[in-house]
Amino acid sequence: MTGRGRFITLEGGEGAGKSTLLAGLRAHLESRGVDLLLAREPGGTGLGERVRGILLDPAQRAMCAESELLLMFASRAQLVRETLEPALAAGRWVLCDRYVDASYAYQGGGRGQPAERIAALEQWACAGLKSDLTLLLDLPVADGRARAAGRGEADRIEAEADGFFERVRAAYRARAAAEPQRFRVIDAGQSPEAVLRDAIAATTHLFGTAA
Ligand code: Z5A
Repeated sequence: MTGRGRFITLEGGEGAGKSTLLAGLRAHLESRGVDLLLAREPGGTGLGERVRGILLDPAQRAMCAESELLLMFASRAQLVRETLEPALAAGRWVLCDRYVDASYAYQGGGRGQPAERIAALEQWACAGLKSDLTLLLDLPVADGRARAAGRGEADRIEAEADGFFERVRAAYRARAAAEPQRFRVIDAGQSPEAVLRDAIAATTHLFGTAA
């Protein structure tokens, strides 16, 4: 495969199955000859991983919504420039566990930060980089939280109440409805095999298209 790579992002609430899907999708894409780079947000670079540590630290209870939003975008700005853009320009595909849609869902829907503010940060920090395909793993909040339970101490964001995650889910679904050509919504309540099958089907159009 030649030309610019493809950028696929995975989104969803806590416990929706992104990590599980990532492993299966990686195996599938590599079996088709894709030179694949895995990334995650927040994090994915040396700087970003340190920012992630701060963002998820349960001791950072005093973090205000504005700081949280800016830190998410600080991590993202670094990832775009240091990792994502060079890889895509070199023809590699990128599979990223969360990207900018998560900020609209969590900091916008969850924390109530205005969408216009997030859009302004996106324009600045992401330098025009949008995903070619975003797979939204959609699952009722209670089901995701039940899956994630028992993993030890909740991080700072996982410790939020159910209402927060209901707003996150609603914001994700609204974004998917507004951009149906970029999003594929996958029923994450299915078996892992069925989720992977749907995800693979959603990627087929990325092969052979001119980027
Ligand atoms: N965040 C933000 O606020 N703003 C932003 O801009 C960004 C992120 C980028 C870190 O994300 C936090 O940062 C996250 C959003 C916020 N906070 N929260 N909540 P993360 O992606 O690193 O963490 P996470 O969302 O909490 O991921 P997770 O809980 O690890 O979920 P997952 O990766 O989607 O799930 P999983 O580990 O694949 O599966 C969970 C369990 O369910 C596991 O036992 C699996 O074996 C099981 N599983 C998976 N799939 C299935 C199916 N299909 N059926 C049954 N069981 C399943």
